[in-house]
Amino acid sequence: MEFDAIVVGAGFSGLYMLHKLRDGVGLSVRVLEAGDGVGGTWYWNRYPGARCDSESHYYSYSFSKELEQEWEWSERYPEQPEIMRYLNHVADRFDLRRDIQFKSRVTEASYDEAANRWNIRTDSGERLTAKFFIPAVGCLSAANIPRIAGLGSFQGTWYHTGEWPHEGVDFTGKRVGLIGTGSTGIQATPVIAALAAHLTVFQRTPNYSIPARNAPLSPEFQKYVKENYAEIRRKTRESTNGHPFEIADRSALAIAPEERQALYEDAWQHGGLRFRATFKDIMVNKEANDTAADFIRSKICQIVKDPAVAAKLMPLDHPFATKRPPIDSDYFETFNRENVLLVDLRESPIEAITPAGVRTGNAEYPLDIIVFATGFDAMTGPMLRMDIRGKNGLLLKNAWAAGPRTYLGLQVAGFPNMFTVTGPGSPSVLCNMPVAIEQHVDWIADCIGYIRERGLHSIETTPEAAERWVSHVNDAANATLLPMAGSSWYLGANVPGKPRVFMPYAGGMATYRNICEAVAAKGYEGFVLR
Ligand code: N01
Repeated sequence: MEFDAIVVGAGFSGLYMLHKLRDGVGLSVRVLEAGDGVGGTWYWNRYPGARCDSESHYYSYSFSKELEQEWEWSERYPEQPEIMRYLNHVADRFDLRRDIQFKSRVTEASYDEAANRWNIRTDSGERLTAKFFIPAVGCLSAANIPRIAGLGSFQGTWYHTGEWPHEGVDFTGKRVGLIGTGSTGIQATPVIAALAAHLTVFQRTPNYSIPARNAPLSPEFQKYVKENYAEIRRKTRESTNGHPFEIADRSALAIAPEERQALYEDAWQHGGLRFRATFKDIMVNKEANDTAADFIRSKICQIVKDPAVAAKLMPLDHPFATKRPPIDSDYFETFNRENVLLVDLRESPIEAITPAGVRTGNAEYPLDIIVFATGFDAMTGPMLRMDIRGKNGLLLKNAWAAGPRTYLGLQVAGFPNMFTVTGPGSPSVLCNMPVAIEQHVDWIADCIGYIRERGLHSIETTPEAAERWVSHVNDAANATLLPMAGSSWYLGANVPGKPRVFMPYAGGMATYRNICEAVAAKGYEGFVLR
């Protein structure tokens, strides 16, 4: 089957890409989606407590004023089922389903230079071709299941949070072990603890977390949002991280300690990711960051009653927010429950999974269920799990052997007419995702429209432009404290053998947007159009 464009994935980015290319540019488009429904990341991540950490009114599409006005969000942070309802509504409202092929996982994609076509193959052996190939596969969709000896011998059941069974998991009366204390583990812990007979949390790295302060949205707030959407969207577009609040223009080091404490307290009570925006230097000055880290550690001490448990929960090895900062609902409070045990893997690492549970260096923990909240082979994993070949059979895996190399996180040299949505080298995961996605999709659709209007054949970034961009991405990261978290997935450090390269662009979404616009205005500078 032949199409103008093939898009991989029916999440936030794939759905909007389809709408733009089909209904905007007028292309024939096919979306190939591995799941049997829309939703992407949210389709797979159905674990207990799954909820977004950006607020609902701006974790949403801005491209349709009608959609904005007709959709009603119920809570400050949308829960996974509500996001799924929203994305299903979008798929129906814009009549997207007829061009989405579900249960179709792309296994291969190769560029035929003579024909200027991408040949795509799915897991059912089906073959499709298209001029444009757009993997919109998400940044966090390839589950990272650690290779722990003995997993196959476990007599209970185990799950990865990113591949959660659709029918759910019954924790009633069960002894559950949860491995991992990133955003996912921190969200799942209180919910599982309330459902299970007993929960053992296996923690390798203690994490900072800020209370989310989730709550139902009042009718007044819902009305305010609808009346002020234009302004809210303007702010999100012009901000560093795609949020409609500003980073305060004051230094954490230039005010009296009592005043600083009061501002942190205020931000803690308000809750959410804007805690990080309390001072302008939290992400760039270690001393300023220390003030935030100390504040959060003092809160952990206050909340957790057992001082020995509180000590284990203290994040000490990385500055605050240099790993993606989680937000939570009663995470630290959960360690005051009688049915919850914290196991510090730094004291005694996991040695094996046994038929009965998890064995560390100094104890064995009998379990009925193991939950792996161990994250993802982020950003490059979803791309590299497909066999993608560009010109002359160049394998993407080889092109990225030393880490991902892209121009603007949009294109890879040697892979003409292939566009990545929120790929490595773009702000992506450092931004509220729908904001980053809409900018990418709009840019790609405009670019393809430009190519069509001029009857052009192909677009491909030059290796020089990609090299310059990679070096700029490194500089942008090094201007912040972000690289100081040595074990972060931003660096690929959570997957054994993965090259350590800081993958997202840390220069800020607003700056990035301006760069992309300037590139297009100069006739796609850094790209060769044929
Ligand atoms: O994954 P993570 P995640 N033995 O990689 C531990 C987004 N998200 O799924 O830090 C023992 O952050 C690992 O330990 P360490 C968000 O962008 C958003 O939680 O490597 N432990 C770590 O504690 C987020 O950042 C939302 O030492 C092992 C944990 O597993 C991203 O998804 C909600 C281990 C993995 O943490 C990923 O979050 C959820 C091993 N072998 C997620 N291997 C919201 O919107 C790994 N770990 C709210």
